[in-house]
Amino acid sequence: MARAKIALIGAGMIGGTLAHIAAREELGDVILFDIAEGVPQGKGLDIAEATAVFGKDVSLKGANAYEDIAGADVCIVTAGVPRKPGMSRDDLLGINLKVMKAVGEGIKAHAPDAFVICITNPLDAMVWALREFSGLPHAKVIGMAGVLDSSRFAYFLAEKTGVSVQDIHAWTLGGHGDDMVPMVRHSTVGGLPLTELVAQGWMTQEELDGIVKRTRGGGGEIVALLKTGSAYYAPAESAIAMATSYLKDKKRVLPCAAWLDGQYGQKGFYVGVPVVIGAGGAERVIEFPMTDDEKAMFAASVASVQGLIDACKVIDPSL
Ligand code: TXD
Repeated sequence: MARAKIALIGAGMIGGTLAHIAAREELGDVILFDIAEGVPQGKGLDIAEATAVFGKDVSLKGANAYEDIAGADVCIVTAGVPRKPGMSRDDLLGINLKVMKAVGEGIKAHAPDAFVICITNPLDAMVWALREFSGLPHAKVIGMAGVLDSSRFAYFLAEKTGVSVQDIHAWTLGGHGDDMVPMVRHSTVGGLPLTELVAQGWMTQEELDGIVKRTRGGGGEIVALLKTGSAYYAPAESAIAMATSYLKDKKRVLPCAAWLDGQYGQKGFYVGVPVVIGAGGAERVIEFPMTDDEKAMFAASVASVQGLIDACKVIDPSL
């Protein structure tokens, strides 16, 4: 059976990291696409040469023409500009929406059967626009944000409790914004819901609230430290987990920006929810029962996403 073909649309900090991880995991042959000439070719060649060190048989090539992504099984989209200190994710909308139009048209023309994972910010609006521009089935276009936000949540919980990250299940739902919804009741440490951890004195409510706050601000914390860009290792690992679940039909349940057509009482756009990812793409949205407080937080996050989508429609009336 031929190796899978993975097209990375955007060969910047996340794109290069995606290529490196995909090669080490022997996920498939990698095409790094970018408008910057030389960068995708240089990164592709550098990692290709590394395969002789880590002993995996995959090809990596750089490209500046969409023809080179032809037949890709997976496209991971990071094309656009990242945040700088003082910028919100939403500030990127005007620039990155135009990029999504070019990327969507390129995928429509050359890789219409791909599973498309969007990473570009502001994520929930960009994944929606990318699906509109590409015309692919909704189940084959998904956004990466919840796996990253939930991994930050899980890491902070592991740091606090001393429990292995392997035995922590943390969930964030809603948009990839500062009003994302870390789901305290559904997240567990060693099987114990976080509310029970507080009841048993493992941590105080204030400490848990602090972890929730740090999770919401996780992206901004790294932007402030790096100063010249945003996080890229954890975002790349997160997208690879999603791509792997698709390519290997693993049916993992992962928090992703998925198309809603009635779930959670919402329809017609993308927002972070638990999704079963298998060979059919986003195969099923799982609905967590929510308390009134959780519903209110989710609704506020959804409203932020709707605002971004409305802004997209003003900028590009074709949407
Ligand atoms: O959880 C999440 N979804 C977020 C997403 C986590 C972290 C970063 N988030 C966003 O990903 C970030 O705000 C950016 O919008 C993207 C990509 O972040 P990255 O750090 O990889 O940005 P870089 O290093 O600037 O890379 C972007 C590349 C760069 O090489 C540009 O030349 C290229 O995108 N680019 C394009 N490629 C193709 N086509 C077009 N039009 C284009 N424009 C720029």
